[in-house]
Amino acid sequence: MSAHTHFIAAIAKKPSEAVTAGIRSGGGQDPNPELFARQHDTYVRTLEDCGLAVTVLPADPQFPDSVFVEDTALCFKGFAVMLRPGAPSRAGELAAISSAISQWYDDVEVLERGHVDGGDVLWTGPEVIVGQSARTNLEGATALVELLTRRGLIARIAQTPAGVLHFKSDSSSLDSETILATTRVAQSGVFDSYRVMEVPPGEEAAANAVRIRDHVFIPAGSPATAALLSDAGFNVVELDNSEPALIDGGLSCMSLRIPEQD
Ligand code: CIR
Repeated sequence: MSAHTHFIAAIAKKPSEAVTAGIRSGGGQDPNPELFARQHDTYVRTLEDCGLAVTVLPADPQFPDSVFVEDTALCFKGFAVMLRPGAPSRAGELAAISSAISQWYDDVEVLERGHVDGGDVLWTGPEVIVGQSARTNLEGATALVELLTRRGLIARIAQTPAGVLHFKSDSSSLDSETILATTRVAQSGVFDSYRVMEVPPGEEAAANAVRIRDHVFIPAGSPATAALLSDAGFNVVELDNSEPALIDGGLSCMSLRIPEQD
């Protein structure tokens, strides 16, 4: 199994009561904090059931979006990268994550300029794709590609579709050759060197899936995607994600997954 799916641990952070103030694009209803916390507990337990050691950081009501730890850092084999998220209200989330990352990594790089949200960074196994978006600007994407190239990885910049929060809102790596994606991102040609499984229309949110060892987590309520993945031989785990989704959070956003280190 490739390092990019063979995770040994994860970092997560409890949601606080302040999730009701989380950033959202549509201006829709607030999440229910109690239900959010229950869905988060199930998510963490499911990661543990897959064999991962999960560090769960305490909630921090100062930062309503801090439950979405994925946007703050990247975890590779041998090194991690602290990012510079694009939303000004999220910059203060890094301190807590940085100290959790240092429990796992001696070698931590820091993105030097621009802005990159981890949600825009897709590690497919053979390469890392950095989506330019409303959060990830060209300066940050360029700095990240330079950093990753210096570290021996293959990396390139792509476009997150207009109106989509993050590149990984619309795509996930299922294995080193296979991508799960929405039609709108697949049609851009960005995944032409991969086998692409397109999520059926109406189930776009399921394109933000997470492959964890032998399992693929998808949001509950995506029956056609569940069938597509099961038929292809993947072990599907459906998780209720109604409350994170109200503030644009998918399943990948709520953990920083740490691959096997050697
Ligand atoms: C935000 O807008 O930053 C949060 N409300 C949602 C972040 C979701 N993160 C992700 O897709 N990686």
